[in-house]
Amino acid sequence: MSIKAVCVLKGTGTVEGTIHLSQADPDGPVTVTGTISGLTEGLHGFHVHEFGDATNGCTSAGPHFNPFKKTHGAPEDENRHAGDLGNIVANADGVADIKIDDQIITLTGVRSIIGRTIVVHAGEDDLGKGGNEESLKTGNAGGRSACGVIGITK
Ligand SMILES: [Cu+2]
Ligand SMILES: [Zn+2]
Repeated sequence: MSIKAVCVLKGTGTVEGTIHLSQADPDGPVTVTGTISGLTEGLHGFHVHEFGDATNGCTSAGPHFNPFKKTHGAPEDENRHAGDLGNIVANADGVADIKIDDQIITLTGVRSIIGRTIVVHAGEDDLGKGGNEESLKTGNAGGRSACGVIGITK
Protein backbone atom coordinates (compact mmCIF):
# COMPACT_ATOMS: atom_id res chain seq x y z
CA MET A 1 0.00 0.00 0.00
CA SER A 2 1.31 3.40 -0.86
CA ILE A 3 2.25 5.87 1.87
CA LYS A 4 1.22 9.47 1.37
CA ALA A 5 2.37 12.67 3.00
CA VAL A 6 1.72 16.38 2.63
CA CYS A 7 3.61 19.58 3.42
CA VAL A 8 2.16 23.09 3.53
CA LEU A 9 4.84 25.73 2.91
CA LYS A 10 4.59 29.14 4.52
CA GLY A 11 7.07 31.92 5.19
CA THR A 12 7.22 35.51 6.32
CA GLY A 13 6.83 36.85 2.77
CA THR A 14 4.81 36.01 -0.32
CA VAL A 15 6.04 32.46 -0.89
CA GLU A 16 3.54 29.67 -0.23
CA GLY A 17 2.64 26.26 -1.56
CA THR A 18 1.54 22.70 -0.98
CA ILE A 19 3.66 19.64 -1.67
CA HIS A 20 2.35 16.07 -1.96
CA LEU A 21 4.60 13.07 -1.45
CA SER A 22 3.88 9.42 -2.13
CA GLN A 23 5.78 6.15 -2.07
CA ALA A 24 4.16 3.03 -3.51
CA ASP A 25 6.99 0.62 -2.62
CA PRO A 26 9.35 0.80 0.41
CA ASP A 27 12.31 0.23 -1.95
CA GLY A 28 11.01 2.49 -4.71
CA PRO A 29 11.15 6.22 -5.34
CA VAL A 30 9.24 8.93 -3.53
CA THR A 31 7.22 11.09 -5.89
CA VAL A 32 7.13 14.77 -4.94
CA THR A 33 4.56 16.98 -6.65
CA GLY A 34 3.03 20.37 -6.00
CA THR A 35 3.00 24.07 -6.71
CA ILE A 36 4.78 26.95 -5.01
CA SER A 37 3.88 30.58 -5.75
CA GLY A 38 5.22 34.01 -4.82
CA LEU A 39 8.79 33.20 -5.88
CA THR A 40 11.20 35.30 -7.91
CA GLU A 41 11.67 33.97 -11.45
CA GLY A 42 14.40 31.36 -11.77
CA LEU A 43 16.01 28.62 -9.70
CA HIS A 44 15.44 28.05 -5.99
CA GLY A 45 17.09 25.49 -3.71
CA PHE A 46 14.62 22.85 -2.50
CA HIS A 47 15.61 20.60 0.38
CA VAL A 48 14.45 18.43 3.24
CA HIS A 49 15.94 19.83 6.45
CA GLU A 50 16.60 17.73 9.54
CA PHE A 51 14.06 18.91 12.11
CA GLY A 52 10.28 19.28 12.07
CA ASP A 53 10.70 22.27 14.37
CA ALA A 54 9.05 25.58 13.49
CA THR A 55 9.54 27.26 16.88
CA ASN A 56 11.81 29.86 15.27
CA GLY A 57 10.29 29.96 11.79
CA CYS A 58 12.25 28.12 9.11
CA THR A 59 15.55 28.59 10.99
CA SER A 60 14.80 25.91 13.59
CA ALA A 61 14.42 23.29 10.83
CA GLY A 62 18.21 23.00 11.15
CA PRO A 63 20.61 21.79 8.45
CA HIS A 64 19.90 19.56 5.46
CA PHE A 65 18.69 16.07 6.43
CA ASN A 66 21.93 14.07 6.33
CA PRO A 67 21.72 10.66 8.07
CA PHE A 68 24.80 9.29 6.26
CA LYS A 69 27.16 12.22 6.97
CA LYS A 70 27.80 13.10 3.33
CA THR A 71 28.52 16.49 1.77
CA HIS A 72 26.01 18.62 -0.10
CA GLY A 73 25.37 17.70 -3.72
CA ALA A 74 22.94 17.34 -6.59
CA PRO A 75 20.07 14.85 -6.40
CA GLU A 76 21.79 12.59 -8.95
CA ASP A 77 25.15 12.64 -7.13
CA GLU A 78 26.42 9.69 -5.10
CA ASN A 79 27.69 12.18 -2.52
CA ARG A 80 24.64 14.17 -1.42
CA HIS A 81 22.62 14.81 1.66
CA ALA A 82 19.49 12.65 1.73
CA GLY A 83 17.55 15.91 1.78
CA ASP A 84 19.14 17.36 -1.36
CA LEU A 85 16.34 17.68 -3.89
CA GLY A 86 18.15 20.22 -6.08
CA ASN A 87 16.46 23.29 -7.52
CA ILE A 88 12.91 24.09 -8.51
CA VAL A 89 12.21 26.55 -11.34
CA ALA A 90 9.80 29.45 -11.00
CA ASN A 91 8.32 30.96 -14.15
CA ALA A 92 7.84 34.68 -14.89
CA ASP A 93 4.69 34.63 -12.72
CA GLY A 94 6.73 33.32 -9.78
CA VAL A 95 5.12 29.90 -9.87
CA ALA A 96 7.02 26.61 -9.73
CA ASP A 97 5.31 23.36 -10.70
CA ILE A 98 7.15 20.51 -9.03
CA LYS A 99 7.44 16.91 -10.18
CA ILE A 100 10.39 15.01 -8.71
CA ASP A 101 11.02 11.26 -8.35
CA ASP A 102 13.76 10.70 -5.77
CA GLN A 103 15.44 7.39 -4.90
CA ILE A 104 17.12 8.43 -1.65
CA ILE A 105 14.41 9.90 0.55
CA THR A 106 11.75 7.52 1.86
CA LEU A 107 8.53 7.75 3.86
CA THR A 108 9.46 4.83 6.18
CA GLY A 109 12.60 3.64 8.02
CA VAL A 110 15.88 5.42 8.81
CA ARG A 111 15.75 7.62 5.71
CA SER A 112 12.17 8.67 6.35
CA ILE A 113 11.42 12.36 5.95
CA ILE A 114 8.12 12.23 7.88
CA GLY A 115 8.25 14.83 10.66
CA ARG A 116 11.07 16.75 8.94
CA THR A 117 10.79 20.04 7.05
CA ILE A 118 10.80 21.03 3.39
CA VAL A 119 12.48 24.40 2.77
CA VAL A 120 12.39 26.49 -0.41
CA HIS A 121 15.21 29.01 -0.63
CA ALA A 122 15.52 32.57 -1.91
CA GLY A 123 18.39 31.67 -4.24
CA GLU A 124 19.81 28.98 -6.46
CA ASP A 125 21.45 25.86 -5.02
CA ASP A 126 24.94 25.49 -6.58
CA LEU A 127 24.66 21.72 -5.95
CA GLY A 128 28.00 21.50 -4.16
CA LYS A 129 29.91 22.83 -7.21
CA GLY A 130 30.43 26.36 -5.88
CA GLY A 131 34.09 25.83 -5.00
CA ASN A 132 33.81 27.03 -1.39
CA GLU A 133 33.17 25.46 1.99
CA GLU A 134 29.57 26.63 2.24
CA SER A 135 28.77 25.03 -1.11
CA LEU A 136 29.42 21.60 0.44
CA LYS A 137 27.03 22.38 3.33
CA THR A 138 24.15 24.43 1.94
CA GLY A 139 24.76 24.98 -1.77
CA ASN A 140 24.79 28.74 -1.04
CA ALA A 141 21.03 28.76 -1.64
CA GLY A 142 20.45 31.82 0.53
CA GLY A 143 17.59 32.61 2.88
CA ARG A 144 14.67 30.36 3.72
CA SER A 145 11.66 31.76 1.85
CA ALA A 146 9.11 29.25 3.09
CA CYS A 147 8.98 25.93 4.88
CA GLY A 148 6.62 23.31 6.22
CA VAL A 149 6.68 20.11 8.25
CA ILE A 150 6.00 16.87 6.35
CA GLY A 151 3.10 14.89 7.78
CA ILE A 152 1.25 11.67 6.96
CA THR A 153 -2.00 12.06 5.07
CA LYS A 154 -4.65 9.65 3.75
CU1 LIG B 1 17.59 24.08 2.33
ZN1 LIG C 1 22.43 19.49 1.22
